Amino acid sequence: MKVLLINPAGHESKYKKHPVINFTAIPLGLAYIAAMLEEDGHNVKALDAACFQLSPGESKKWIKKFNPDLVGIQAFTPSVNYAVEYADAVKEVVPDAKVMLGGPHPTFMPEQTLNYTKSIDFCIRGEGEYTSVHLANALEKGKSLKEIKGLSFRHNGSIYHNPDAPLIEDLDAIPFPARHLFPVQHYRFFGSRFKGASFISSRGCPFRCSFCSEAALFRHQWRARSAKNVVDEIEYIESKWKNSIIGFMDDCFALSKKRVWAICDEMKARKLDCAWGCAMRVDLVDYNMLNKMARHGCGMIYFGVESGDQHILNNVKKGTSVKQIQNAFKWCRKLGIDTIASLAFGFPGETKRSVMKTIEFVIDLKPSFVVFAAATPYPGTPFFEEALKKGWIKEIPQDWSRFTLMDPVLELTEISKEELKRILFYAYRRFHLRMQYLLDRVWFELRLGLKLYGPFQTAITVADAALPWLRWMKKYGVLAQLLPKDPLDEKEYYHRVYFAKKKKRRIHNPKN
Ligand code: B12
Ligand code: SF4
Repeated sequence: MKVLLINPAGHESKYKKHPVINFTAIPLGLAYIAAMLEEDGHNVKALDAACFQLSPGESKKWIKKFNPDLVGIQAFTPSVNYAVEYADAVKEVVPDAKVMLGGPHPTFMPEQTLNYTKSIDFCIRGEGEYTSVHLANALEKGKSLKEIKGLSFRHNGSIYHNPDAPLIEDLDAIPFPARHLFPVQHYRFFGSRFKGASFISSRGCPFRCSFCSEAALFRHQWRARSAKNVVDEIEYIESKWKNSIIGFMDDCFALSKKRVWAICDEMKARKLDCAWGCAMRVDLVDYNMLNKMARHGCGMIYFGVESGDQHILNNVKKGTSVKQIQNAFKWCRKLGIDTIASLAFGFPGETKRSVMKTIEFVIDLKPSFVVFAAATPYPGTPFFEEALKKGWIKEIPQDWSRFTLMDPVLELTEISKEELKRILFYAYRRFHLRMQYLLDRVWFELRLGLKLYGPFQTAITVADAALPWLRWMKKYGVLAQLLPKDPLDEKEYYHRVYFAKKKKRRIHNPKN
């Protein structure tokens, strides 16, 4: 059977070309499904419309040419409405093709997703590997769909939800993601010229942060690939696409220290000297562990900091402390590991004061990169239930395209959406428009460039990072492209208010 897998372009188009923070990555979920289908003998092609910013209209020619029997489209919450447009485009050019949607959004909202349009025939809930293979085979052989676990579908005007599929227990047993079907040379981390290869070495996470939908998707069960299987794939990537930075996108990479050691040792044994990074919780690291990781090529760690205010951390059940955050960043700095701090503003209990505190807190942490987001309640999470119950969102939305983490969507009492948007804008500028940031960034590009590409290419990467910075510095700040061209007259307002307050406090506090 001919199967086409589509990663839809969505809101990304608004910021895709942003030179400083642009981040593109292979859609690994689709790549895993592609590998399973290929292994089962199907003829699979992939269209990463997000990477090339192809609209549904622009994709039609491509879809028609391949003339697929089955089309799979990935749908996150912010991209589900775009995925619907691609489904309609498929049916326009290949009316007989069947269309399945999968990913976190169809998993938690299968009924709504199927009801968007008749062009969507199936929703695959949860992990899609086995369910899509079973579906493709059943369609090919004209078999009943009732036995296919994890499938929701329309039949005789009604919607049926088959029982959930079990989680894949042995991740070593599934093939490596079919990277060869995707435009691997085009994926870049943080607007850098370095090739980024996303990688998943484990799935799930036992923690219960109230806003996290991925941990819910994998039912909070952590399953890991063996060190050997992980390093086999790294070796394969290195042999095929030299000098890629391996980015472990696992929810909880370091839950088992033993496994992290085993991966490091296996890489050393095979003399694999590649640069890699991962995401970690601040409470799962210690100095010795970071030291060993640094010595084995780990150059970058992403920490879900979320907030610099302990009350907020407690409210979202993060289970970490401000002290642990400070220690993790301090140790990484000492060991020369670059860091990404990810924060969200507007969680329950947030005030303007706590946000400003968090912004200054993160600057003091001295991370190499930051991601500031608007707290966004995704379906399937306790945060979503709370937001509905407390009226922070009035009803279940039909249009999810603003759930991008960049647009505030909650009606909070303490901070209005408009204020939160302004604060986000401010936070990005406050962080990036510092000479220290430029120096750190240039140093980052130099170090990595010289290690991976040699002096000539490095000079280009450094210029590539510094020039847009200077240009945007001159203008408004790096987020200027992301937000409407509102001149934001009060652009220094929050900054001034904060420092004026700080100064006043100092004057009034005799201890200072
Ligand atoms: C790498 C990554 C990215 C990459 C690549 C995204 C991609 N297309 O895969 C980039 C940087 C581009 C990205 C962008 C964004 N991301 Co992102 N990203 C991730 C991350 C860290 C890893 C994804 C991954 O590879 N997982 C591993 C694979 C195996 O799991 P999976 O993707 O869930 O796929 C399985 C199932 O979901 C299902 N499945 C998935 N797709 C499909 C499609 C079909 C047809 C079928 C049948 C099944 C199926 O089967 C797969 C295999 O079992 C996840 C968090 C996480 N740990 O998963 C967040 C995550 C997916 N991202 C998220 C978000 C919010 C975003 C952004 C909005 C962020 C932003 N502000 O820009 C954008 C939106 C992009 C878009 N098009 O809408 C959220 C999505 C929440 C939600 N409920 O939708 C997540 C869960 C993180 C979070 N905050 O909770 N992201
Ligand atoms: S630690 Fe990360 S992956 Fe785990 S529940 Fe919290 S946010 Fe989700």
